[in-house]
Amino acid sequence: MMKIGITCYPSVGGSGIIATELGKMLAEKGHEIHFITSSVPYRLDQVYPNIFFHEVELNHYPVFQYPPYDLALANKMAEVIDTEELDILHAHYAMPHAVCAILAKEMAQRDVKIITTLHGTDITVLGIDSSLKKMIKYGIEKSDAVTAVSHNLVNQTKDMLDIEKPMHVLYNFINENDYFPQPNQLLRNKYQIKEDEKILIHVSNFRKVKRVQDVIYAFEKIRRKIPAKLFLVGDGPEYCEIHMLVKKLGLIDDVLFLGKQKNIPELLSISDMKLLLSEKESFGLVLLEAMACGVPCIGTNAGGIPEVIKDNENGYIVPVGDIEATADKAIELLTDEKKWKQFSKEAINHVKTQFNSSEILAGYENLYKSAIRND
Ligand code: GMT
Repeated sequence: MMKIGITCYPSVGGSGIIATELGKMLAEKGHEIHFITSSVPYRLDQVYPNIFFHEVELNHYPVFQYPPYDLALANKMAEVIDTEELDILHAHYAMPHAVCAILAKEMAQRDVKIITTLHGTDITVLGIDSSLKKMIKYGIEKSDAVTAVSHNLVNQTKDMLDIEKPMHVLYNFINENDYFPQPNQLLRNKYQIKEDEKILIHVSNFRKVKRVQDVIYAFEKIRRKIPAKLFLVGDGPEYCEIHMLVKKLGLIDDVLFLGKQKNIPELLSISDMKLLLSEKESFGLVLLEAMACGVPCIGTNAGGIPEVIKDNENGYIVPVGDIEATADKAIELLTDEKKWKQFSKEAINHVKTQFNSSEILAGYENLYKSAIRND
């Protein structure tokens, strides 16, 4: 059994969810898990005797214009490495977490192994900023092992940062105990969804890269042909813009802004289709969550999305910005019950076989073990 430290962004977001679910599954297998984060991870909703939480506390000294979070994190990591005798420190994100982990290793007395998982934003968004490139490359190259959540992300990382270090693809996964079809007529009634109406859903942090406006334009076309409602789940910087667009297009009664929600599997289970039309997306965990609940998805040909959706088998891939194609595919599937059922079944099956959490967990465990053995 290993002693494993995990650092991630603990708030809502795919990387935090993956890091927390991974910690929970590792704990269930008997490993000792130490989360080192700024607050208790959002999905850590239960007590586990072998999961510990170490809070990174910030001191607001008047001499510092900004409190040095990254240094406080590195210091906390070094403390936990020594006091808890960690074997592994798993950093989710190269910037800043892997860099902090490397500094912590320098400070600590123990030879901890650093595993870094790349989730995308650090490479595809931050990596573009040349002032950060050197540091991100350093974080990756100095890690004992590196994983990425899609093949596309590995290729982009190699191209953008000129990295030769091998990177292992370990896909994202969902917690099968939470994500499965849960039909709920009562919930449909609560949202006053009419019998003949279809529900489309989009879940994101409403950042520009998510192109939520494309979702609205596509929905407007879909709704002209079939009775439908759109659930917008989440919140973020583009919220006002999106709200204005919905008003301008006269869709205010048909687009429901649900804000941040905890009961995602329930909302997905009453939905008929999920739209994720991002221009950058290393994986798209929200797609996997939808598919596990039997919801066919339409996603763009961006980043790792085509590694998640099987075009024309369990959903559709459309070019980024192609609203016409999105609407056409959605209308086609939503008006063909037989095909929809087939896609829904395929989606559930695809998640079970290609993104099986036990197999992915074993991949991480093997990587930890070989890093400890130094091979
Ligand atoms: O998509 C976001 O803005 C959040 C970000 C995160 O830190 O959780 O998501 C990234 O990591 C997820 C988990 O691996 C992936 O599913 C998302 O595709 C990835 N986002 C981007 O690449 C933009």
